Amino acid sequence: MSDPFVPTKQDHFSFGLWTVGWGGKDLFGDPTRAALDPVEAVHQLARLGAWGVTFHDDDLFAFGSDHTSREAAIKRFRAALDETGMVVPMMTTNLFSHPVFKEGAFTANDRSVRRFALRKTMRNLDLAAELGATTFVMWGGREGAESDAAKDVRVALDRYKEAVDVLCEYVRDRHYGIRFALEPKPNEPRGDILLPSIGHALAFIYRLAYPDMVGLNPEVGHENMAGLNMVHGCAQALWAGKLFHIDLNGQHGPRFDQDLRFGSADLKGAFFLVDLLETAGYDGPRHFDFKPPRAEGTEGVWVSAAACMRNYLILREKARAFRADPEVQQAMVAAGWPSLATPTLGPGEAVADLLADRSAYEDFDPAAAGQREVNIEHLDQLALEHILGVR
Ligand SMILES: [Mn+2]
Repeated sequence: MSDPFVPTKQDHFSFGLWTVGWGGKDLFGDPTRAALDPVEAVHQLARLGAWGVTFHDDDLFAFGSDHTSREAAIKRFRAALDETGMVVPMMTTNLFSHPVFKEGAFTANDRSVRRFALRKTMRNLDLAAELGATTFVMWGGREGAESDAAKDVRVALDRYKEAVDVLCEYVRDRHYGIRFALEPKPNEPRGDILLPSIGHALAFIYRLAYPDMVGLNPEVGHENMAGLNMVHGCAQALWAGKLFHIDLNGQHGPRFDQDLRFGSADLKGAFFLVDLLETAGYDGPRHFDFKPPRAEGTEGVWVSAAACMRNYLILREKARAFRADPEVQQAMVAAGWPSLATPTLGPGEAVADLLADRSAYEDFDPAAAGQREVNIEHLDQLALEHILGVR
């Protein structure tokens, strides 16, 4: 029997160059692995069954590269894409590594830094359009502060909005087929980062000049770092039509950003996330933003990357089996799924009709309703048993 969990390009799995390319340098230690050539990354990821590769400008050519070396790096990279059939569905800008961005990029107190950040991003948007990317992620890793004395956050949000508006105008003027995806994160590297959660970012989008051009790129670990439920956050983003892209990985609750391989932490959360993406009509890339642990050597990097995709496919099969299980379907009915899907007011019912309905209030028995069974534990246990492989 052939292995059903081998990824194909139809699965739309993509990886950042910075994920498999991470050399293991952290806050306390030097790199443990040699630098990975982006061309090698493209070939290895294609061999494993990935469909796309994503990157920050600085992942491909060093910050401040002159025109010749930048063009040479792009040419080699393009050749690797052509040889493997890999695509670039998303690109993003590094506005966090260089010391110039130490106090922010689009929201730095220094106006010249903000102008430089816009120009760096515009240059990268030209490349994104050239390579056919349709999503441009904005992770504002340095947009924030360690102290509430650092800046007036309301004014910083004015500058953030200004930056996104200017970049949207740029994309419109050039007729690029690109949408922006904001990536929320509560902290790290800054003490507090602006737009810290899916909800904050959604609210921000509706104050923009071109809200239709801007959506979200939520990351599992970032929401979990904030103690939030990624499934609920993504469901709300989908509900708002704003789930433009997603960063899949693993995280053990609120602590430093772990970027574990997808499925290796909070297995139940991963199961319900895959179930959501597969049933809610999400048609964007399944993008992995993880870091192979620095204790691993070169081989371990590819084991870790392959496992991200394999775990997604296993969970996808388990989610399908869960939905197809007759006992699960019965349990969903018993738990009130169809009832929730029924509007609270009847067809054509007005507020006056609700007020006139004695059964809704005067004759309603809250004590009896308080004693009803909700039947959710049974349904949840069925999900767990599908995950555990005993159903
Ligand atoms: Mn992360």
